[in-house]
Amino acid sequence: MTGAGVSAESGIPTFRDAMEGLWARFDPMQLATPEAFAANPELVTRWYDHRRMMCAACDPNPAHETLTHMQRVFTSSGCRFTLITQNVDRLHQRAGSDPVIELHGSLFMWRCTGCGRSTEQTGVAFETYPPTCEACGGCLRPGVVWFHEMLPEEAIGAAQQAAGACDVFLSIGTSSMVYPAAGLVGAAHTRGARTAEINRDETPISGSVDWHLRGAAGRILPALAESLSDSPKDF
Ligand code: BV8
Ligand code: ZN
Repeated sequence: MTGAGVSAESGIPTFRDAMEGLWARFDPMQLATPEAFAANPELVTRWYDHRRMMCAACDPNPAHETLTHMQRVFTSSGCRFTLITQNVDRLHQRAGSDPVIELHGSLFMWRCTGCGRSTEQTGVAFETYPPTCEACGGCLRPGVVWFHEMLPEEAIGAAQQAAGACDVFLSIGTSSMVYPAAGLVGAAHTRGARTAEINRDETPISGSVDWHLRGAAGRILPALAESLSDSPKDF
């Protein structure tokens, strides 16, 4: 399971890093809520569209590329490999990972609050904020999961099923503070899986995983994959 730390080396600020420039004075925790959107749809949609354009201008880094490689090696060897992400930047998909379980949605999917129509936004920035639905004129919102919103049932169900059935669980580049995503490592542990964390810093799970690999995901993951002999069963 990955968090914002795997995209840090692509140049995307992590969720809890202060956003630089005009967004520095806002707290992401305050903007990523339905209440903020209801109170100021222009500000919130401008922030999300700014993030969408920033992510579109960044590229996957060796952390994303290594996870794509591992998914291919494990899958072709008949092993199950499930990539779960909390990230909304689509960099795993752009590195070639498929499927990807997106627990918190994506910056590139927008949904009409009037008719519910979902559209993929991969082009230029919106011209007006809040953007409006071509079909009904309703106000569009980003297709991400805000705090106090339920996660997509299919995504969290598949993630919990995979965590509860795995032999090895890697928690990569996440502060392990946002639930229910942060609870997945516990489901793996309960199942008897070996658990490892790759993080630049300590997190609330660092003391309870089997291995805490301290450092940048873009450096540790390629080294880890190197150590993966041809048969991932040794992993
Ligand atoms: C919900 C989308 C039911 C929007 C995000 C217990 C059970 C269930 C719910 C809760 C619970 N306790 C509390 C809750 C409520 C809440 C929650 O968890 N609150 C927290 C703050 C305590 N959860 C929810 O609201 C969830 N909904 O449970 O619904 C419900 C309904 C009503 C009431 C209660 C429950 C919805 C959560 C989803 C919120 N949406 N994102 C957007 O992106 O704008 S979450 C947001 O945080 C991002 O998605 C982000 O991915 C996620 C987690 O953050 P991280 O990815 O970990 O990023 P962060 O910056 O924190 O950390 C980066 C890490 O990387 C750091 O450790 C850093 O050291 C490291 N790092 C940096 N560089 C590198 C690196 N590591 C390696 N290499 C590097 N180079
Ligand atoms: Zn509409």
